[in-house]
Amino acid sequence: IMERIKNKDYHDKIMSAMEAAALIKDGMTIATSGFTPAGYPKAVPKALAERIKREGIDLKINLYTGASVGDELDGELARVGAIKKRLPYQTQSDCRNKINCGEIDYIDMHLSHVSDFVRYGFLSKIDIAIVEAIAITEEGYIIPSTSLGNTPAFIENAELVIIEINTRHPKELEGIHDVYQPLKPPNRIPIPVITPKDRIGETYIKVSPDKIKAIVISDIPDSVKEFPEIDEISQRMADNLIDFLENEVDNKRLPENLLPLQSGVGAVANAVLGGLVKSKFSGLSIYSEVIQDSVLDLIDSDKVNIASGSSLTLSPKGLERFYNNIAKYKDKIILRPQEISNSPEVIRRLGVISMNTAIEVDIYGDVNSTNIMGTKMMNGIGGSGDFTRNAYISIFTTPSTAKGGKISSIVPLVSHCDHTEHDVQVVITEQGVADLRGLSPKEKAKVIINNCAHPDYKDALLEYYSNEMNQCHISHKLNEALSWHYRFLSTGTMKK
Ligand code: 0RQ
Repeated sequence: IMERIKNKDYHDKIMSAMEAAALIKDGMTIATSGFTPAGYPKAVPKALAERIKREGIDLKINLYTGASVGDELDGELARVGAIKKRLPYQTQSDCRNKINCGEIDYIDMHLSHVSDFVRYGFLSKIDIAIVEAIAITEEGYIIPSTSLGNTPAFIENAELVIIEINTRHPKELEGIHDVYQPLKPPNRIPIPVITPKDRIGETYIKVSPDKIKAIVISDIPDSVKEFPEIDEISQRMADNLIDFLENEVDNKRLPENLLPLQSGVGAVANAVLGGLVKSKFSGLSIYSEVIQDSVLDLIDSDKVNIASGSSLTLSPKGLERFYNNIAKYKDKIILRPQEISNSPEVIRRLGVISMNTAIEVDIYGDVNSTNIMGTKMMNGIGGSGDFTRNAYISIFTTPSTAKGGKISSIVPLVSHCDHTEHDVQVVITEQGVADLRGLSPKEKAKVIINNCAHPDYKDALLEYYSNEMNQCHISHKLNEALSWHYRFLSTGTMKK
């Protein structure tokens, strides 16, 4: 272990997870490493939950992270009632349930905003940053693990820092990170990322040594789940997406090797990106936030030359594959802070093609990515807004129905809006593609219903958008607009 902590002054800071957890007091704001769910601290939060259970104490913290984190952090702390406020993104079921019953206050934020909000003093002061690392250099700098997230800004703005050195990750991961922190306005200068492969910072995070109060050794793995097999619906969405991109190339609106690609989280996003492996495209690049298993497939098949993101969201099998070929992948993958991976400035400059998943889309192209039936938080907006608004082409995919056909994902009016019709350019379901660019809302409605809705719901949508409605610009029958959701909640199906 001493090989991993090269600075000898730090050796007497090594302590048990339980001793480090004792530094955390009621009412504190704790900010951690971790991004969807990679590179988050595990031993200290587990020890904290154990202490709360054992001592029966009432201890609540505000918990800030990069994005979603695993059960050892969100799950353990949610179950013992230790989270008062949570931001900016989560996917853990116990945490989600407590958000939905009002026990946890949740701030669902654009991921690119978080570091700036911390830097500008818009959020409560960070008492302790807990960060997972693979090593500490001779100079006392921190080498992060499988993600970068908000870690540099959290460390810089925290009173104290606890480091979890995770020996599960090989030391060879060093060099994959590119740490760059923008200055505060009015002194901010352009972020010098001109192509996805540009390295603009350092491979470590600088920290003032007296901030580091504890170093804990752990070997708990990240808890990224295996992806389900790609099903027929996902395959058809992937095929439709690839047809759309080929058509863009044929029409000279995209170069032959496309433009940098961003792909969201989840099974659908993984399948859609995986579909590119079998496509005719090559020389591709990725400028995204999560690097999922499908990116390794794209690198292995020589389709992708460079993948830039904020985390290695690899399944256990994917991570094993990565570690077995680390030299090869390290050449082609860069991990950046999320304010850089998701920077609107960089996304707009590079011309990123964004591909995110919708929960539901309405007939004008507004997208709900977060709240089921308008009231139950699923995960959060994550980085989908950072990319969508600034993309060269913004695409949303969704199966045309959910819950075995009882829900239409194309609805008269979204029950919650994350991405407005102004931002959403292309909608893709397994039924087809709605290219909304250059269309008025009246034109959009027809294309979305005809190309994307499931046949079981098409007539009802056309009936809703019938000629009797005053089709001026955006028209709604206000007494019917959310009746589909209401019908599902009261009868178990959106079908009449
Ligand atoms: O629920 O698990 O209870 O069956 O939503 O849906 O189809 O499995 O799709 O895993 O790809 O997730 C939008 C949630 C999709 C995700 C969302 C129900 C469905 C299922 C999941 P069950 P699927 P996925 C980059 C970008 C926002 C953040 C984002 C997400 C569950 O992609 O969180 O884009 N996106 N970040 O049954 C009721 C509908 C439904 C529905 C789906 N219309 N009505 N339930 N479901 N559609 C990453 C980061 O930001 C870090």
